[in-house]
Amino acid sequence: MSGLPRLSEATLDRLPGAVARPDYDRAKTEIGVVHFGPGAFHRAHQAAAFDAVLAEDPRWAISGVSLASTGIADALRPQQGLYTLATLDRRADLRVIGSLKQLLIAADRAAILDRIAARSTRLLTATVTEKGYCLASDGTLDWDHPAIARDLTHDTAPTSLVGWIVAGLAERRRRGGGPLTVLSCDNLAANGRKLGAAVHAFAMRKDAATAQWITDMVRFPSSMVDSITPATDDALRHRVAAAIGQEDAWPVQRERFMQWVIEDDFAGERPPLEAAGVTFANDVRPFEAAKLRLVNGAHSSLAYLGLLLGHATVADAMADPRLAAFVERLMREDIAPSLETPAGLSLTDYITSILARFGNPAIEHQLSQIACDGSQKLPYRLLDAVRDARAAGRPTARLAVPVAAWLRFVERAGRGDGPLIDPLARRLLACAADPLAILDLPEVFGTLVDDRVFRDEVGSAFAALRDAPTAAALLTRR
Ligand code: CS2
Repeated sequence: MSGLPRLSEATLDRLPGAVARPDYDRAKTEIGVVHFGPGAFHRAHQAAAFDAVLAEDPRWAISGVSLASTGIADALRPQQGLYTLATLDRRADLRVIGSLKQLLIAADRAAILDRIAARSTRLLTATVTEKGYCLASDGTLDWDHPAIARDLTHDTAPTSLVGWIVAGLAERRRRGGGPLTVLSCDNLAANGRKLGAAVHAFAMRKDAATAQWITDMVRFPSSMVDSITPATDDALRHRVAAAIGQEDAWPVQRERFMQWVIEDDFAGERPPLEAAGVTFANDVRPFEAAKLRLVNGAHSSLAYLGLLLGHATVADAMADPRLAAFVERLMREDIAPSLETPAGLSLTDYITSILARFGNPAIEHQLSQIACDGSQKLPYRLLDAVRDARAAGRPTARLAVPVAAWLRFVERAGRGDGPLIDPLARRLLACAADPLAILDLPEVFGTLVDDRVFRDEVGSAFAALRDAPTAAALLTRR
């Protein structure tokens, strides 16, 4: 890629005609959104939506704040925040996104607080993954979490998302910055409600006057986000460089499908996101549950079972008829009955479309990427459906299979066969010699720790998953 000019404001007019670029004057845009976690998912999803909004209203550009690392700021600052989004199916469409106007890192403490406090900021959004919320298994703030315990007792730069939000809101209150909407865009059920409760509880312990101000001035709508976004790899970097004739240090890729349903509960002005196909709903819970349990539940099932059977990507796993049939039955027969039908949606058609998305050969989505952070993901993706099924007296034996596959995954990691990327890795690996002991962890299994029936089902699936023939027999069982 050497020798190519770096993508930047100055090179935008040299992009080939087929590459879309901001159709608004970037110089005239103003920051209206502060976003925590400008990783690939945010840049492929929400930032692309705001790029469409900016064509209508220039006041919704984004300031992206990276809390954990400086990599994205280092890559995108020389590009003035510009980057390429590749949308992949039979065709690849490339579009340079201009909505990310500023990149901040944790060390820019004063600038971050300034941004949150500014009256021109009307929305604070976050994609920090499940673990970034520091919640206990009942969904409330985990006071024992080291980042939370630290942020409670230190008044210097916070480390947790909740700590940053409370510090920023305290500053906003001091400066009279006015109402603000805080919008979680992560894969957690009731994400807004949980974040709101966590922020409020933290503020109560830190500064009761700010807690009251938050109650009066800040709303925390829940939202459902969906678009399959494989991590950026060198293949994408090369492909983009070849197509745009410029070097982009951090392009992103996603499938064409994109959905964002936001609870219509804003403090003050609401961004005109309808321009980007976003839906505002009075109640997003049915959308969230359907997405988390069907898209993400099936994804995690494909990840742990697929890796066990030697597959590398979601499309590979879906090309294995045993897995494709198993996951389809799981979705239609075991998960769908736990769901309320979201307004305007047929669950049958929704499942059919999800299966087609998983089979998209243009998307190389590594199962190992999805397999990360299982302890944080499985509760929302599979275990909530298990709990509902048990309460309603429906069978759960098939739902136990991907859970057992996760235990096999931990066991294999314990033998040195692949890494275990998970905030609970130490505790999980301590069980690797007897992975069924993982079922005793309330932080993952909650009330299911005491459910003998489900534990036995996981135990027998775990035994069947010990080798390929018995695993195949288990997957094809009706
Ligand atoms: C995936 C999600 O990595 C994962 O765990 O299941 O990132 C998934 O691709 C998105 O939620 C789809 O919207």
